[in-house]
Amino acid sequence: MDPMDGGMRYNPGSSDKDWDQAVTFLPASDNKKLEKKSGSGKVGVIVGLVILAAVLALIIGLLVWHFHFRKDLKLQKIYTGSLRITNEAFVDAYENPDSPEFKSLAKQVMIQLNSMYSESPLLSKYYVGSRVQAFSEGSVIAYYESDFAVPVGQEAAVDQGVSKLSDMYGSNKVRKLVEKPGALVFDHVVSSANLRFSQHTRGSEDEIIRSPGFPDKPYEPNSFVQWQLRGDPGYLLKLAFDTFNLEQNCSNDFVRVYDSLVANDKFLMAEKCGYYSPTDSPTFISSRNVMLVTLVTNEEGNYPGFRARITQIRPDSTELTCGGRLTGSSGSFQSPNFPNYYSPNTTCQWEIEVPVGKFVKLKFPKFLVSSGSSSSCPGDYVEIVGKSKLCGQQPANTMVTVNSNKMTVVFYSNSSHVDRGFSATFDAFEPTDPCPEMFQCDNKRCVKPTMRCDGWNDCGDSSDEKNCQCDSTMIQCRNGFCKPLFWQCDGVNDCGDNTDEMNCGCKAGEFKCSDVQCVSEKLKCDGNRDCKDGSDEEGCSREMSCTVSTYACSNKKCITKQNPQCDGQDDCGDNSDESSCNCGKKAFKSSRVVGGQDAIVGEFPWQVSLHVKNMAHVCGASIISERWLVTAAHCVQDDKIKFSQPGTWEAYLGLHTQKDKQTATKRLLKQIIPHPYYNAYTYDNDIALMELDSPVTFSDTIRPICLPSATDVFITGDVVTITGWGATREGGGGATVLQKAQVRIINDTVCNQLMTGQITSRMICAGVLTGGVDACQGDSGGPLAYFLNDRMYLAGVVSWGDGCARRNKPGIYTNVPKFRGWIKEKTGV
Ligand code: 4AZ
Repeated sequence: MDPMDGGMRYNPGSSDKDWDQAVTFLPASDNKKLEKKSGSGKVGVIVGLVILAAVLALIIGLLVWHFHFRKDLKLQKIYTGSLRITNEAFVDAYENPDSPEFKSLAKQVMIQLNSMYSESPLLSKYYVGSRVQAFSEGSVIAYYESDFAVPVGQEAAVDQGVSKLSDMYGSNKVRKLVEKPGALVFDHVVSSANLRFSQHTRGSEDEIIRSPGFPDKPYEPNSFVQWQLRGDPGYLLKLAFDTFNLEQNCSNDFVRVYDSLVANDKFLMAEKCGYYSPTDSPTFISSRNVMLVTLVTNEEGNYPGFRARITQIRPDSTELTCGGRLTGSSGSFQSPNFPNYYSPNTTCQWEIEVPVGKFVKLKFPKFLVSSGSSSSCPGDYVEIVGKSKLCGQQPANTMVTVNSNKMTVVFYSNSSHVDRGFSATFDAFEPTDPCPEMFQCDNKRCVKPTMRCDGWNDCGDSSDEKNCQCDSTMIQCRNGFCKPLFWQCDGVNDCGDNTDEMNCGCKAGEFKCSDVQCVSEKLKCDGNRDCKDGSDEEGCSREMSCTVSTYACSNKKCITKQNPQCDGQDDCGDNSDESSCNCGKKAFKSSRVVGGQDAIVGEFPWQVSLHVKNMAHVCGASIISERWLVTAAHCVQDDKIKFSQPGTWEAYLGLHTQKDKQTATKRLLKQIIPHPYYNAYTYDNDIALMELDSPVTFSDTIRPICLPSATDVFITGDVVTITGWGATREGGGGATVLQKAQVRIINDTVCNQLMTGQITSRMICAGVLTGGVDACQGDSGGPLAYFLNDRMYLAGVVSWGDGCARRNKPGIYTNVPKFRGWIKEKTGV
């Protein structure tokens, strides 16, 4: 049977086979001979000797089995745990494992642990020892690892034994185990099981590893399993996953692959989570004959897991060969193991030579080279010697040319963090014609001539859209761009300098929507949203004559003062601008997001964490009333998970750290209302409302944020605050503690240029253009808040961006004032 076949179950190493051999080692006596020679004294001596030899062999066999093979049938199980010492106070020296204080307390804890395990006959049989790893405050919490050598088949019993002991020492059961004066008193023993397998792949035999339970059941919660993999000397190990299906969020469950036998970050090749289709499942190759694979899972959301095949390969195998001399007018090459992960510690050098008199052009259809966080490529890189160094993810078909018929390309990978590598093609070109029959962009790319002046930025640097003579189907922008005529007066600044949105007056009898669209005057205030942005229905219930740029009071007065609400002055005369002001204030006087810092408890009491039920944080949201939340429409779009269904979600209110969700206020949802014009391609109108299944009572940690009025404006440079539990770096894990950061409002025209024309009037840009501070994955749906008249208002909803915290790439937020009428209509708030 193919060992990858789903029917085969885990077989710990080759020790079963060894056991069979040990049994056959016991010799059988020769019955025929015994029958023939019976009765003779000589025969009696021989028979006696044979029996003696057989008994001796039996004893030796049993001893060999007991001392050699039997121990191979044991697994090393490591339980990590913590316990609280209630009769000790924390001192700073406990932070230093080399201090005498640390060592003395650790020794006492180990005595307690030995004593605790000796209470169970089963555990004491397999217990090997414990190590204290750290102490923390409260009174003193000790963190430790306990090792057990567990015979195969006994794992579940030992797991049960350990969890029973933890229960015995549960939260309210204070114990003192060693009855000596001054002995530690402790409670709150918490343990979780770790499992370690060791496997040695020999010769051409493959080995299979799989997450515990695979394929019959999901992997266990709260587990830590590691596989130490070894090959024969001189070989490398190839780890090929054929199934990989873990929880999406790597901060919950993940697999790590190390180019080492120990979990040292210097040799971490990759951390993986989520789902990979079988055709795209990752394959890793070590740089030596060892590898370590670890699986870490948290308490929630357990998925099928993984299965992988380990094979030995020679360092000179074809999939790893790279570099060399390439000649001719064109050719191609790629990183070792492409399109799968290259190995750490690899260097390859290609010498390209095209016919004399021609120059070399190198193109990378795919480029993914692990770079670390800096653009100077401190990690892995591809160097075009004398010209440039590339790393990270490069756009498809990135091009480099040299003014010579020779080019040297070096690929280097360091000891950690590998990626899928690159494919490259080279071509010779005439020095006078670098893009034969193509348009050459300023960045040296060549694009089809039909792409020139078509309104789209095909070069990536907009050079194909510059200095265009526009034909009759195009708008001539003042800045030289041409844009399709049907983009004129659509409320979006497509030109970048707003030329396409100028002179967009409406005909007599038409109403001009605030996004410049014209609709029949008769449609104004008819109860239907005829303008895309709903501005034909705004201010209707109050005063017909108020414009979209004046504030409508309840007494039908229109106020031209900007942002008059809740400023402590009765601007309307009926105080209506000062009503509904129980919002936007925190309870206490005091003062992830990338580049942020931990928020203070209760500092942003409107911040909500949206979890997919029984799973993890997915998006943020803001409280606007006892019943309603505002979030992003893209958070509630169906995917593999039915995000659009209220039943999918649970909302945590008053939450500060994700670890405390048990103590936060949880609400299920009654309904979700995504904006009807949300566009999943452009993220236009990215806003949704969520109604809670029951109202919340406001408290110090749960309060609403103020909603801006439709006429509120944000001024370029204004400081705004973003908050969330999203990733603290691009591609990184989510934050545990709520993060806050300050960014500034960015001018729409500048932003539209930076974001290659993708900004609509329903979006606001905010960020720090030098990079480093931004919202990121997981912050979506959360608030962009601004401070006005001593309160915080919801200016925007975290929506999208080009990566996170990149230079010249602001974060994009849904422009909440544009949706003020819609929010009122749907929620009454
Ligand atoms: C996201 O994926 C996301 N840098 C949110 C905000 C930004 C980028 C990505 C802005 O949820």
